[in-house]
Amino acid sequence: MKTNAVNLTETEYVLPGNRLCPGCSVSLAYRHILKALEGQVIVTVPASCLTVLHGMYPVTSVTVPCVNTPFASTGASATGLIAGLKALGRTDLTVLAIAGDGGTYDIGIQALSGAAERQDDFIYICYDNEGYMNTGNQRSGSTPLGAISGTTPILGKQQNQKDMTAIMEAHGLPYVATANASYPLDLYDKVRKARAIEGTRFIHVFTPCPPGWRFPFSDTIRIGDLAIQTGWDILYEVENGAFRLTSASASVARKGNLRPVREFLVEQGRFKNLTEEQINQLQDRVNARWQRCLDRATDLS
Ligand SMILES: Cc1ncc(C[n+]2csc(CCOP(=O)(O)OP(=O)(O)O)c2C)c(N)n1
Ligand code: SF4
Repeated sequence: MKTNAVNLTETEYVLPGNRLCPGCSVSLAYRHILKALEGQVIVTVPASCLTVLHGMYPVTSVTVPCVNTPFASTGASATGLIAGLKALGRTDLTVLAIAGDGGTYDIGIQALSGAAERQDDFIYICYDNEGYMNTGNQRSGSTPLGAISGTTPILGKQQNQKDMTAIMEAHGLPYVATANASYPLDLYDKVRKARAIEGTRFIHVFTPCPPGWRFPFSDTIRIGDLAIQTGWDILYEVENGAFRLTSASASVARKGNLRPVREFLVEQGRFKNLTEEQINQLQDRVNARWQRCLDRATDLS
């Protein structure tokens, strides 16, 4: 059964009050991730906005144990935690490694790839705010073409994003999925599903960042949804090789009403210097990726 607002567990593992920005979608996503794991988890996190959410000792805003790991080591840290739990005979806890796009696409990719190649038994979640936001928005491997960032200040980034979810799928994982903070129940159901599977499971979560993307704090959910409606972000899962569009992306596909990507771009100050040529390039890229997903989707129910 799909989770809805009525049957979602009321237990909270992210407590009220943390130090993330107002309107930050990372809080919302993390809240649902921990609910799905019912507190039966050890988390490992590299430096990021999420470490700010966790807080500085002796105060914390979460009720689960967390290792703060060096930036490049999240996958290796997960491997160590798995070995430790095995030595203790503990089968009740899930190891969750969770990092931003900087910590995943760039700095942590080798440790993650090694752990995934070994099929180590953990869930890896990349929350993607398309930049190194904790240190003031430097460009990452996930920053889009043309986006202004601290290190691409005027013309914007001159390269396209890499497709990290496709890279992880190429490792032959039993479960790979995408999610979006504006659709937290879809995220919740995917984490529940991943929890029950053995091996390395990878989930990419699209997390809009108001100060980094330069949109009002009150618009986070709408911006995340616009990403789905325009195909900028696509909700899907791949379970043992079987591809399925989910939630709002499945309904966009059923209705055949993908909106122009321009509608997503014009809402954000980071794209204010985009040229018409770049907008067309971004639209072509979105169209091609959307078509690849439609071609793979056998069931749109
Ligand atoms: C080896 C190393 N280099 C740089 C830093 C500084 N640093 C801390 S957080 C951060 C940004 C992390 O970006 P990302 O992984 O995308 O997560 P976000 O901040 O967006 O949540 C950086 C560069 C560090 N802690 N360690
Ligand atoms: S910088 Fe962005 S991702 Fe980081 S806490 Fe603020 S809104 Fe969230």
